[in-house]
Amino acid sequence: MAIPKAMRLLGGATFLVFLFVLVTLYRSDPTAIKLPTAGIKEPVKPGPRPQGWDHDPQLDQSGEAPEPLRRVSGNNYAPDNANSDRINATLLSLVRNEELDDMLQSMHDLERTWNHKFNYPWTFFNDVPFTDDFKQKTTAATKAKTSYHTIPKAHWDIPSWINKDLYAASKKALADKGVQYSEMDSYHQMCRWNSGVFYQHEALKDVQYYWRVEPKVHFFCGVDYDVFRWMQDHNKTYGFTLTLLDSPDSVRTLWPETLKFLADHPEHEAKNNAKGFLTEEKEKGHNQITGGYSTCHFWSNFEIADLNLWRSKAYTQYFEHLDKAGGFFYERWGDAPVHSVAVALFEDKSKVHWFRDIGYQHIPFFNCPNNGKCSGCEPGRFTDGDDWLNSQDCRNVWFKNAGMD
Ligand SMILES: Nc1nc2c(ncn2[C@@H]2O[C@H](COP(=O)(O)OP(=O)(O)OP(=O)(O)O)[C@@H](O)[C@H]2O)c(=O)[nH]1
Ligand SMILES: [Mg+2]
Repeated sequence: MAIPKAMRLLGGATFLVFLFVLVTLYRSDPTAIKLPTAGIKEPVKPGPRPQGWDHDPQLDQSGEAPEPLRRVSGNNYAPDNANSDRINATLLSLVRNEELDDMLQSMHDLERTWNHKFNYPWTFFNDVPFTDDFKQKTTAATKAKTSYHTIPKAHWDIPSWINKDLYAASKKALADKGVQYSEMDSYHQMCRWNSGVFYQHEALKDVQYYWRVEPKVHFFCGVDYDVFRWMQDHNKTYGFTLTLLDSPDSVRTLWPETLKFLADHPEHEAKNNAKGFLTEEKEKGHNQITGGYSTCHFWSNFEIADLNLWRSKAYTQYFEHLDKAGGFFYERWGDAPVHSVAVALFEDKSKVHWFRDIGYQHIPFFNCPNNGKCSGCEPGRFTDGDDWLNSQDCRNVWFKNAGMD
């Protein structure tokens, strides 16, 4: 049967288009296709470094934390060893069911670099029950024990003393000023829970140390010692990797409220505190907006800490004061500035430790040491985001006020 001329023309045209697409694909530069990576392929951008630094200290060769270091020997850290050398500590995650894949990513990294050796348990929290799928897949991602807990409503709900109208108006005002997440109730609730409620959960009542792990973070470096034991042996109560500035509008009255609290409770201020870390102006104008707080804080999505710090009289009273003042809702006080202000004021600064050897990324910032045990991150890279983000780094203020230990 003869094919009509129009059909033959159409067939020819289709073939030519197909040929064109094939040739274009073949000739295109494969690097032009941007694959999702941890953002670690490009060279370090110098960026505006913190004042007083000629280079990032993570460019310098460094090693493990100082001895004593507790290591794996025989089965002393085996997952089912009832008399193991593990201390009373847990990996801790607040996470949503929808973040399962991102949580697995964080778990794989931390298990690969550290926990497959030490087998500390994972404790998961959620404001709604975890799904079976979440439980099964996260349990399969570790040899260590896992447990899953729903947060009681009384711990998560917006407290009764919060004025709903004022809260609604404040959310709108903060959003107009561009304060990120300020309109999300769940974000305010999460910040309050992480600040002063999580350790009141029944599941943590006998636990002393925790390592906070968020979904979608990366760990880059092999760590061969028991980090929790190190905290205990070295009399440390708070460990961090990164410090940053915050949006001053999110914490306008945090410092004034803190000063009120200190006026009533001068006994809580540690003799050897790190107040300068909180008050030394880092970005022009911040301290004016906040009444004196630089907004510099430990970036608390990574936190290794002693729960007794939060259970102390000083912090219990401080959190209660802040909670009643309402700034978790009328502003957007984050758990990072709240924990940081408390640690820098109430704790002896020698008890705070910079974990320079734990390679870490929470988008868009890195802690990446130059120690030969790391892969996948570039020593000295602070961010893979826009250049201006380098100016949010305030590690130098901590080092200046408290040193690098
Ligand atoms: N279950 C539960 N977890 C939450 C909720 N909101 C936040 N989280 C968890 O709390 C942690 C912090 O929340 P994020 O949304 O990552 O906050 P963030 O780190 O300031 O913001 P990003 O920079 O976007 O990551 C993460 O571990 C989240 O999974 C919530 O409503 N329910
Ligand atoms: Mg996060």
